This record gives sequence, C-alpha cells and structure tokens, in this order.
Amino acid sequence: MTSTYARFDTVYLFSRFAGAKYSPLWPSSSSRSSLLSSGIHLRAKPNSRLRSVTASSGSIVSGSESIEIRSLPTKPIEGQKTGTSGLRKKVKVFMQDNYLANWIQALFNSLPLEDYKDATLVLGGDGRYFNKQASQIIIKIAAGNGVGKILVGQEGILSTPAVSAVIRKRKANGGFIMSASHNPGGPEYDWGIKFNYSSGQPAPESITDKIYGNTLSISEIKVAEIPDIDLSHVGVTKYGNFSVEVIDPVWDYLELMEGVFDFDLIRGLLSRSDFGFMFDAMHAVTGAYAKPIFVDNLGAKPDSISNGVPLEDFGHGHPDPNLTYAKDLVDVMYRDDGPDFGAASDGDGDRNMVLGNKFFVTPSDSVAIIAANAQEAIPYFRAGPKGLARSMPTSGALDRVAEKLKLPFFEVPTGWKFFGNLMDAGKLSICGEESFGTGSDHIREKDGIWAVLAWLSILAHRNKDKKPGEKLVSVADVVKEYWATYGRNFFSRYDYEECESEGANKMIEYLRDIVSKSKGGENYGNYVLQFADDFSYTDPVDGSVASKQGVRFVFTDGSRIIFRLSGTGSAGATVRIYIEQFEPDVSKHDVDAQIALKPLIDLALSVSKLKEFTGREKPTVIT
Ligand code: VG1
Ligand code: CO
Repeated sequence: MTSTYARFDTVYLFSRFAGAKYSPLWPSSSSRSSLLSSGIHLRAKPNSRLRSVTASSGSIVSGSESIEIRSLPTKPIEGQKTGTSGLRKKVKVFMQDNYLANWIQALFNSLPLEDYKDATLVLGGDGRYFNKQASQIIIKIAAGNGVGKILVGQEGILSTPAVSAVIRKRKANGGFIMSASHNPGGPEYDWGIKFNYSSGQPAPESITDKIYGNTLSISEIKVAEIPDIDLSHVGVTKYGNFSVEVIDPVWDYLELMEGVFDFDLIRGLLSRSDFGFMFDAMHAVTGAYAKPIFVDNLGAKPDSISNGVPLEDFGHGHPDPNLTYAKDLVDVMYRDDGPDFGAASDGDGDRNMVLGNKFFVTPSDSVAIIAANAQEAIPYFRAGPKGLARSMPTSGALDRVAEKLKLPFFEVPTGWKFFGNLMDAGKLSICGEESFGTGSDHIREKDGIWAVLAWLSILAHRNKDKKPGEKLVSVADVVKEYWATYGRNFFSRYDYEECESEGANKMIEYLRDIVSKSKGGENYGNYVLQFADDFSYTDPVDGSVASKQGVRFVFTDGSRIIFRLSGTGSAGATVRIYIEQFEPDVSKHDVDAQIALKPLIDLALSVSKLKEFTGREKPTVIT
C-alpha cells in the first residue's frame, strides 16, 4: 500500500430499510401508491436497445388543456443554507412539512424569470430513499412556477455527471440533483438537493446565498394541480403547456463518453484474457451505468461489476469510494490473483477510487497522472489540455504537471462549483480534488466513470502493442514512473467526524488568530514558515470573492498543513486536516505516507490544539 487508510471507530450504524412512510403534502393520483411501493431495481438496457429508446418513441399522455396553480401558504424554516455541494440534511428533516417545497420555491424566487419561465429543467438523482416522492414535489412546484418542461431520468435516476451532461446536450436552463452524494441513504440517513445552471455547473454562491435569503422570508408555494407523473416508463406526459419527459438515464451520457474516449482502444484492453477488471458501484447510481458502458459496450465480463443494482439505502452501505467503505473491492484488489485494475464510485457517481493490483492511487496523484497522459491517450485532449486546476487542499502534484507542460494553472476553494467559470472561459480542461473527485470540461461536474475510462485509456494506450503473455504495464508502473519524473507529493487527510460544533468552530477561530499574527520566517519545529493565511479566492472570470476557505500553513520547503470544516455533513462538525510534503528523491518514494508525514502530522495537531478543542484523541478516517 502506498498510503495508509484506517478507520478507528464506527460512526454510522446501518439498519435495514423497511418500507417508506411518507404522508404526501398534495393530493395524489392513484399512481402514487404504485410509485411508493416500487423499489428501485433499475437495470439500464444494453446499448443496442438504448439507442432505440428515444423520447419520440415513448408514449405521449396528454392531460387537460390548462393546469390550475394553487398557492399554498407556508412559513420560513431555519437552517436551509447550502453547503459545499447543495443542501444536505437527515431525510427525516426533508420529509417534514414543507421543508423541501420551501427550498424549491425559494430557488424559483431567486432565479430571474427568464431562467425558468417556459424553460426546460432536468431532474434526476442517485436513487436514494425519498427521491421518488421528492421528484413529484419538485415537478409540481416547477409546473406551478411556469416551467415549460421537465426532463427526468427514468425512475428518477440520473447520476450527477449525467445531469450535467443532459443539461448541456439538451440545452436545458438548469437542473436539480436529488442526492446527498457519498452520505449514507435510507430512512435514518441523509438526503440532499442541488441546483445546476445552464452550462451544467453547480449554482454559484451568489445564487445559493439568495436562495437561503428567500427561505427566511417565504410565505407561499406555487403548486400545479396535476397528478403524480409515472416515472417508470420513458415517454412524454403533457398537462397544458407543461410537459414531463421521462428519459433513459444512460443514453446521453454514454454518447458523450463515446465522443471523449477511444472505445475501441479500451475494448482492446478490457477484452484481453490477461487483464482483470473490477468495478464496484456500491449499490449506488453508477450501477445503472456500469453494465451498459463497461460490459455491453466495452467488453468487460458481466461478473466484473459488483454491487451493480442501485438500492434506496445503498444495500445499507456507505457509498463513499475509499479504502474504508469500499473494503470489499479493496480486499479483492489486494489478493495475489486479484484484478489488474479496480475502481469504485460514490452515491451520485461523481467520485472515483482507482486501484491497481495491491496498489492504491491517491486522488491527488490520479488527476496529475491523467493530466500528464491525457494528450497521448484520450482523443478529447488530442490538442492538449487548455489548463489545469485543483482545489486548495489537494496536493501540489498537478502543479508540477502544469509547469512541465507549460499550462495555465489555477488553485480554487474546495467544491466543484469553482471550476465551472474557468472551463466556460476556455481556461481549464482537467481538474481534481483530493476527495476522490476528478473531471474535465466535457461537463461541469466531477465524473467517476469518466475517471475510470481515463485510467483505462492510459493503460490501454501503454499496452496496445503487448502480445498475449507479455507483461503488461500496470497501474503501479504508471504511478511510479510518474513519481520518478515529477517527484512524489506525500499527502494525507485526517477527518474528525461529528465533533461538537462549538469546539470545532473555536479551533478554527483560534487558528485564524494565529494566522493573522504570523510572519514568514518563523520556526515551526523543523519547518520554516513561508506564509500562513485563511485561503481566499478571487474568480479570475467574474471577480467574485470566496473568503475563509481554509486555514493554511505553507512552509519554505513546500510542505503544507491545512485546516477546514466540512460543508457536506448533516450532523455536528467534521474537522479536516490536510498534510502534504514533497519528496524529489526517488529512493524515498516507497515509504508509507503516514511515516513520511509523521513530523508534519504531529505539528498540525500541536499547532491547532485539536485535542483540547474537540476532545478527540484520534481521527475517524485517515486517507
Ligand atoms: C467534500 C469534499 C469536497 C467535495 C464535496 C462534494 O466537501 O471535501 O472536495 O467537493 O465533498 O463532493 P466537504 O465540505 O465535506 O469537505 V460529493 O461527491 O459529496 O458531491
Ligand atoms: Co458525489
């Protein structure tokens, strides 16, 4: 293992999901009961059939000529503030009274009329518990506010990258994503909602702040008096000027992937008898995509997909693709006779973990390696990437690739929403975050399956002339060759989940105070401070400023210690500490990251007085 990942205690206990209990807010049609009782066991059709399933071939159901809009009185609800990626809470919170309805109406109250009136919006999600009921609520409020058309994934299913792809391809004005991503799902766990704009990127803070403001003054919700829409079949339903088109969740996305990658090249690798492949969909949304893409199109064996059926509670798992939560895959990959390549994706399909046989690729290295190899291995980048970017806490590996390839480089705050403007302005092609997020400007979200296809392209390109029986270039070979060329950025993240908010906030305040008084040249143990600050980012395209994005201590040898609080949790506060150190010496590249980083980790703990502020002896997760 090149990086240690350990879990010291268990935060989540899983109980099996047993039936939905939900009282609908609005009068429902007879189809509701069937929607509620139908479990999500969606399997996307093989590609050959997908091609024939288009909107026009679906049924068109026409309702009345005009729809009645009802004004439902409501009261503001506290705490509907968007975090790093949408609004996330326990599903029980979202199921209370008008909780979801208020937020959706507040969103419409925040958008300029021309952004939604008679416009097309996309709706989809990761298949988690409450998505089906939420779909009906969102559709009725959208219709009530004058939206012209909703494009919704069959059974409410669309991965986050697929929503972005559909918005772009069908020139929609935006879209809703029903997901709390890697957070567990089911009646006891999390739910979330996110809004993306017309270029497919998550709404900027200027909009999410407005939505929050409007949730505090909301007094009415506009609801269309229409029955629940049957989401189980591809087709169009019309009510007056409003229509809902149920679309196949895979088709647009698959078509995009075929344009980005050389599928013949990848098929050549996946169909080799001496190359083993395994993809773990974690019972989350990529289960709907994995078989059509990897098996039906690219020739992988049917048994190479595990946990490939999306379930409302993710099979009572934690759909976070890392060495702790994707343990089944890790165990297979660390066997002597394990596959040559393994990957997993998260709840909504935007994260990825990449493994070789007995080898874990850190996400920070992964994006750098994809960027370094993109031009030769991926047709979409044939002219070379336009620019590279990473989130601030992500290791500086990508910086070195940008330097060598003489590409523009950007460092943005945590959260994918900050990459979109750079992409729209043609300044950025490939980017990533340390949190298992990698992607490019083919869409405006990170993309788990894209990252897997990028890695398969690199391996396929390196091995395309290898005869049967010849040793293949492995994942470990590609990574070690990369380290030898660029040096290795040792990186680790310590997470302290569900701390008391008060202590965690005090710790950050304490660190901000240290930073405000700090001076370059000060000694911190064996390290000399270059600078310390609370990261602030000015968007080079629209000039917007995001401040207080993480406290960082940067030392003269390039080492860094970074502290921030998570913005995606649904309970308490999660403290994240990011530690990084650069090592140019090849002879030291095989050292375990936890050993290489020990002095810096100790320094981070003492500088922050973490134990004192949070009472925590040990992190819950180490990446
Ligand atoms: C985390 C990650 C961040 C990522 C975000 C959304 O945010 O650190 O890099 O963009 O999750 O990912 P935070 O604020 O908890 O650190 V996903 O796949 O949950 O939409
Ligand atoms: Co996600």
